[in-house]
Amino acid sequence: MDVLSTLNSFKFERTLNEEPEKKRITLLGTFPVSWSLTRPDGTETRGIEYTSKNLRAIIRIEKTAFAPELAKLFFHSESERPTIVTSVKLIQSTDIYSWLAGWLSPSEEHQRQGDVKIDIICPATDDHVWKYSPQKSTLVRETPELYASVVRPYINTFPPARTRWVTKILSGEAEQEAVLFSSSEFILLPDMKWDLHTISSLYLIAIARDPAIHSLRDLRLGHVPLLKSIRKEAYRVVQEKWGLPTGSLRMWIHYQPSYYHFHVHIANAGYEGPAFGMAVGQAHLLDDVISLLETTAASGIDILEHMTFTYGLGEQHGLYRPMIEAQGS
Ligand code: M7G
Repeated sequence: MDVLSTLNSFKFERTLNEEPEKKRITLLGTFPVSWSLTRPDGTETRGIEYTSKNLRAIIRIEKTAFAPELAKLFFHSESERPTIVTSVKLIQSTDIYSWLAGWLSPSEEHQRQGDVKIDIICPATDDHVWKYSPQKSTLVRETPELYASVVRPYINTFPPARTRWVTKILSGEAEQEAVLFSSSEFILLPDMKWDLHTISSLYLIAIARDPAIHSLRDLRLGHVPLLKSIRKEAYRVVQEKWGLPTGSLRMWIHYQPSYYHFHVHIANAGYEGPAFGMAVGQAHLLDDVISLLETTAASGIDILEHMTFTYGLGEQHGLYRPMIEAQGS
């Protein structure tokens, strides 16, 4: 029997494990007793027959990495060679950002989420180029003094165009059909990292309406009702829409974030993909932040204003040089 026919005789029983971050799925099922595979040299491998029943089998399927030599062939306008991506569907588009589902073969009907997710930034700034370039990361310790002398001035010079996508969402110009909850305080919608289909990698974003909250550093006791409302509404929405129970979400805040308009990351707690930016130092659990603000309230200290934050900075980050120099002085 050829290998494909053998595989087609697999009887699926259930999914043992879903690992969207590894692009891998593990299936449990059975092969008929006559199970065998033909090796490249023509010899046959056979399942050991313990019983006359079907043979229990585990199959792990993992998407392979893209071969670097294919990089030029994903899309092209001149060559006659077939492209790797054969069809695409726009998921969403806001300002300079667009994200699409792409199919590598004409099998659209099998897979609502596509074979690949394609993110486009156009026109991309220098900041985008460094953000997506591999680079060495160095830990820096941001004291309240360094925040005042280095980080705050950096945030103040941030071009408003960088957060135009946020303004467009908040003003109702973009992604309105995707909005899951909206109040006078914040808006909740799918994050562009999500394919909108895979529940185990569900990813939402809550964006505060108040542009004065630039980051975690600006949070005060008075913001606790906002933070608690984000937590509550996120749970309500995912329960109603996707049946996910309390405890199924991880909510966190990045420091430093890429965009200095306050937002909370909300993802399926089971998903720990590296792309989600959960490095110790960068990600701060929303629950912990609420607790910190409440616990220190009695002392009258605005704790986040007074803390020293330690985080990694890539050497191409706009804060890298000024922070390293300021720390050395
Ligand atoms: P961040 O912590 O500032 O930076 O998070 P990060 O990108 O390094 O995590 C910003 C979040 O906003 C990220 O999770 C992005 O995927 C998400 N995001 C960025 N843009 C440009 C958009 C957009 O246009 N629409 C939506 N829905 N999400 C976006």
